Amino acid sequence: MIIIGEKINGTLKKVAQAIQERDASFIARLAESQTAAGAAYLDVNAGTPPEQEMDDLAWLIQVVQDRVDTPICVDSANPKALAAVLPILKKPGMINSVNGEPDRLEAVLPLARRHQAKVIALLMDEKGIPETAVGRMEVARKIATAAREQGIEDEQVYFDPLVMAIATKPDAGRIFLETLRLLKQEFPEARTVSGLSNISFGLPQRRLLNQAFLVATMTAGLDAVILDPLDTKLMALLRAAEAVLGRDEYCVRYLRAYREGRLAES
Ligand code: THG
Repeated sequence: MIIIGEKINGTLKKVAQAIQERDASFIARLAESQTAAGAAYLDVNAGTPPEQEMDDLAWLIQVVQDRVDTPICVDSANPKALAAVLPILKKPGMINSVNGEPDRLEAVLPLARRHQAKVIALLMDEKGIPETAVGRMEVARKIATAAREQGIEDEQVYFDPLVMAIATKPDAGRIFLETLRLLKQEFPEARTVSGLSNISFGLPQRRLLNQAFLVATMTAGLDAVILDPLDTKLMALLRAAEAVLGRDEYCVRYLRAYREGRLAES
């Protein structure tokens, strides 16, 4: 499983404060700890208004790159901010995200191509998030066609089927898994990605639901996940699920996590 660490996100109070105060060591520690816990990418989201976002994103990225070599997943819906910060990435990173809206595709895909960045594609467009798996596949086709026209290979594209809250849409998990199955069938070279926390919105014991959803998505072949790598219980579950699903050859990652004390109950 490709782990994208979600903790450097300005919608979190402590991170917002660190951004405001330009507290580099707080951000650098988050970069270091998430990397040590197994993050292959670090999601960086300034969470600030558009006029402030460019500066804040650039500062966050500099701070992260000064501390770790882990590639960055730039989390912004704003093509101008993306264009401003992609040139400062030391390693090819990930763009989070584009969607099926024509002007977004037009602005973001050339950036992905120019900077050899992977690109997360949300399966929604100007009409919103399609209710059905078939509707989401229509958006996927539109995005895949536009990406191929720009010379972007399918394997650079990470489709995010988008999961809704089961509290208000009881079918949300099932629709997500069905979309995943159809994506694998039609775009076998493309990758798939998801966050975990939307599914549990509005319900008690959210972490329990996120855990159940993680295992379900892994069973269906999800390639990458945006999560909190510092959540030791979640990460232990992920390593165990990889091992039992045959996604961890000779249980190498499971055994390494054990040796490093990362599977222990705390
Ligand atoms: N798909 C894509 N990108 C995404 C998401 C996704 N980026 C943002 C988000 N979802 C993933 N990132 C986070 C970052 C932090 C938290 C959740 C998701 C988080 N949330 C706390 C919680 O859920 O309890 C509440 C916030 C708080 O503690 O203040 O920590 O799905 N492509």
